Order: sequence, then C-alpha cells, then structure tokens
Amino acid sequence: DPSAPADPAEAEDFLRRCYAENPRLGPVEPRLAVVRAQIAATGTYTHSTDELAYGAKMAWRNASRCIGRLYWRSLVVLDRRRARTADEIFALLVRHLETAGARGAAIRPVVSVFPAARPGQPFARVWNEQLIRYAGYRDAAGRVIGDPRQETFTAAMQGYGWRGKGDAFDVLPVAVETPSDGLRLYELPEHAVLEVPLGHPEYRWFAELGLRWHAVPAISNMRLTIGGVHYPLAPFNGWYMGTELGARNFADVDRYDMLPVVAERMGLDTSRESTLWRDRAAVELNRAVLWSFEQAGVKMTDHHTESHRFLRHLRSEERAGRTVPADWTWIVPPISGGLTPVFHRYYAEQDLRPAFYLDDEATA
Ligand code: HEM
Ligand code: NRG
Repeated sequence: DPSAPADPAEAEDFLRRCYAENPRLGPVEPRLAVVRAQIAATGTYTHSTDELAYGAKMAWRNASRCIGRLYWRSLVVLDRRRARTADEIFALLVRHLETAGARGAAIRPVVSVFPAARPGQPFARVWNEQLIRYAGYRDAAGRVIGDPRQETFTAAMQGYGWRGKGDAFDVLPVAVETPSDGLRLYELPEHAVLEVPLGHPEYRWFAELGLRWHAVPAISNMRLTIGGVHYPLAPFNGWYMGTELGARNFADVDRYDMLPVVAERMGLDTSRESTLWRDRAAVELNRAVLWSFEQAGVKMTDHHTESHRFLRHLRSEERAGRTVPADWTWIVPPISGGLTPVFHRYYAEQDLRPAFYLDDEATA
C-alpha cells in the first residue's frame, strides 16, 4: 500500500547503504536521527536530492528483470517532487521525453520522480503503462487494428471522449490522474514522440508492411520505492533492445502477429512447423528492426551485445562486493537464448530495495 507510513527499518537500511556507498555524503548517524524523528512525527520523511538520485539508481541496479543494468550509475534523475496539478505533471512528462532523446540525438536513461505518496493521502498517477503506446481498436469483425495489448486502455480512453484515427500506430493520449484535478487526458506533442519506420536491408517489400515503432520505451506504471517511501509516479526510460520489438511486440500472436505475414512475403513453406518458417521470419523481422533504427540514427542494442554487457555488469558488481539479483526468465532474450552467454548460468533471485514495482504484483 503506497499510502502506508514509511517503515523505519527500511529507511535505516537504505540510508546506511546509500551513505556507505557515497562517502561524500558524510556520516549517516545524524541523518538517521533526523529521519527517525520525522517518521515518528509525520509517518514519513523527505529524501535529500542526493538520496533520491542515488536511491533511483539503486532501484535500477536492483531491477532483476533488466538486462541493461551496466549503466545504472549514469541514470539522469529529474526531481519533480514539487509538481501538483495535472497540467504541471503533463508538461514535465513532455520534458522527460525531451531529455531522454531529442530528435536525432542519443537516448539517455532518465527517471522523473514525482511527489511521494503521503500516509493516508491520495496521490497522482499516470494510467498508461508507457508514456508512448499505440492504440488497439477492435473492429466489427472482431479483429484488432493496432496493438491488441492496449485494447482495454484504448476503449477506456474512448470512454473518456478520446477519438483516435483508427490506424495501426496511433499514439494514445496520456491519462494523468491527480487528487486535485481528477483524470485528464493529454495528447503528446509530435516533437516528443520520435518514431522509426521499419525497412529491411535486403527485402524491398518490407517497408510496404507499414510497420513503425517509437524510439523510447518510457515505463510509467511502476512505483519506485526508496527507503520505505513510495513514489507512485516515477516514469523511467532507457533504450530498446531489438528483440523487444522484433521477437515480441511484432511477433507475439496477441500483439502485432507479423510472423505469418513476413513468412508469406518471404515465400516460406508454412505448411509444417518443421520448416522453421517462424524462426526464419523472426530473424528477418529482428534484422529489420536493428537495421531500421541504425539507419535512423536511433540508439538500440542487440541481444548478443547486451548479454555480454550484462555479464560485464555481473563481474563489476561482484568486484564491488554486491550480488546482482536477476530473473533468468526475463534476462534471457526471447530469440536465440542459448546463443547468448546469459542463458548458460544461474542467477541470485532476491527482492532487493530500492526497487520498481508493478502495483498489481506489488509486494510492499
Ligand atoms: C526490463 C533493457 C534501462 C528498469 C527490461 C527488459 C529489457 C531491458 C530488455 C525486459 C523487458 C521485457 O521483456 O518486456 C534495458 C535497456 C536499457 C534499460 C537496453 C537501456 C539503458 C532501464 C532503466 C531502468 C530499467 C533506465 C530504470 C531506471 C527496468 C525494469 C524492468 C526492465 C524495472 C522490468 C519491467 C517489468 O517488470 O515489466 N529492461 N533496460 N531499465 N528494466 Fe531495463
Ligand atoms: N518490452 C517493453 C519495454 C520494457 C522495458 N524495456 C526497456 N526499458 N528497454 C516494450 O515496450 O517493448 N528501458 O527502460 O529501456
């Protein structure tokens, strides 16, 4: 429950770790005394700018499903704890996307931290799972145009009066809910949404499929918890790994389901599974994704490179005397798993905090 009082033991554990890892912050004991008193008086406490920034980095470091953690120290932390109104919040979400990656520029990992939940009080949230997502519309024939994953959300937005174009890649509005303004919908300005049209290095017909994807994955529905304090609105982004699009968003049967279409255009024999037409189509789809982002000059990583980087991260964390919690089922890429080194080992499974939690499966 994000509105529960801060747990003093969790606060202490976080502060000790934070100050031990950052000697420049000085001794932790005086800070602990202040925080204990603040929690006793108000049920919560306020992080210093340094504590917030380092806590957010620790939460990324502890994200056991994330293969991209080598760069956890470079996270840009935007302190947005003073934002209140829906208009203010939306303007800062746009600033987040601008900071993450202006058109043509490199993508920077960024988190924006909005006000903490206070004991017993309502708090601001964003309903979207990511700041940029494509609508999914169910047509009369029962088929979905766009991203089927967003069908329920899209219908909810339509229920609030939103009307999309009805195309396969309509950017959804951002639904901001605050205690003072209730729910408000906002359209992202075009300049904040960088997209890459997909083509293929050899197949001229690939571009005719009309596929595209947004450059920045910005997850907006996970709660950041640091030292017993909950930040229900703390959207973060890094860059994409190609397989997220090529092996999942475009390939999954309950997403854009493109493998049969690609296989057909490739002229593959789809009459039997043993021709491995799915696998062959999936590889070309993934090549198309990586090639297109590279052509567009938009940062993206491939699963082989990222797997090696992740092992480097494991080694460097080990040298620092820390274990790296990791969830094998999420770390191993969704194609060619066994061709990457992350497949061939076990990982420590631990729920370390600070952390990002999806509230449906929240453990705090
Ligand atoms: C999950 C890569 C940055 C936190 C993932 C996944 C990948 C990935 C491939 C699995 C996603 C899936 O299968 O749907 C990367 C790359 C990054 C990056 C390449 C480039 C910098 C970040 C940042 C944060 C973060 C900046 C937070 C500050 C997480 C979390 C998950 C995750 C919490 C789990 C999401 C969930 O449970 O749905 N990441 N990531 N990642 N990443 Fe990263
Ligand atoms: N698979 C999801 C995104 C999940 C997080 N992936 C990242 N995160 N790369 C999708 O939209 O396909 N990140 O912060 O970079």
